[in-house]
Amino acid sequence: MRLVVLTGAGISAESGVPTFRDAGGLWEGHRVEDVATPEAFELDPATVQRFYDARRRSVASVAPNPAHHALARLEAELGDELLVVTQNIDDLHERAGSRRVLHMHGELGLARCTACGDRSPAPGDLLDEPACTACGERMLRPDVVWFGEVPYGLDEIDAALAGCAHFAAIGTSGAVYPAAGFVLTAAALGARTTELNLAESEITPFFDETRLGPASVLVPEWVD
Ligand code: BV8
Repeated sequence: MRLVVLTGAGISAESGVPTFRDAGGLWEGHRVEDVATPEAFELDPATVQRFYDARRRSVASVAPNPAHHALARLEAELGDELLVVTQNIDDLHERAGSRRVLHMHGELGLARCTACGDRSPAPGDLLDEPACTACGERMLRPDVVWFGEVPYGLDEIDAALAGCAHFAAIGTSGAVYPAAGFVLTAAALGARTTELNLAESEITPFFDETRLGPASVLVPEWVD
């Protein structure tokens, strides 16, 4: 693996997808603790379902930006030598043409059945309690990783970091673990590390190089 790229909400910001922390820690007017934890879902499932249904609808109406397209071009060039790990739950990488994307925090477009565990495309607003296509139960939740839940793909990510020559992080505040620690793992194993961000982040000190600017400008420059 030559290159592992970690992306965060900042790569989708110029597509019009609000980031989590740039809006003062509010997502669509909600505190993260009120909507992105299993406890929140237990306590008030309707609010959580409405929050994700609204984000699913709004992401359908935005488009990938030049940063997403540049990473898709890079994949066409590097193939299996590139792994994109995203914290984002939107599908903008895929809509820009990337095929190898690991959604460590899950995907807005997927629903997970809390009865049988099936993960399938969300059949519309989950607030309407649609039936699971696998078992028929009406117990679907967003297939996203909430705070306190174990991210997807950690073994694959660790293996990729162990062998990569270069690790880059794009548009992430470095506030959420274990993603924020990937740069330290990569650096300890000898990788070169690069950060592309609009502003310095909590993990800027850990990178060999930090380039500041909007992703839609920085990423094409960096890729091409
Ligand atoms: C877990 C999905 C146990 C839902 C999200 C230490 C070690 C391990 C865990 C912890 C730890 N300390 C605390 C924890 C627990 C916790 C955590 O990290 N808490 C934080 C608040 C301290 N972590 C967890 O609970 C994780 N699970 O630890 O399980 C475990 C771990 C390992 C092995 C076994 C067991 C699960 C966390 C997942 C939470 N779910 N999202 C949803 O999306 O609704 S996290 C959420 O924050 C989003 O995914 C978001 O993407 C992510 C991180 O934020 P960023 O992507 O960085 O976005 P942010 O808004 O913060 O920043 C925007 C950035 O973009 C900024 O830097 C800005 O400058 C930049 N930017 C803006 N515009 C642009 C730009 N850059 C370029 N161009 C622009 N135009």
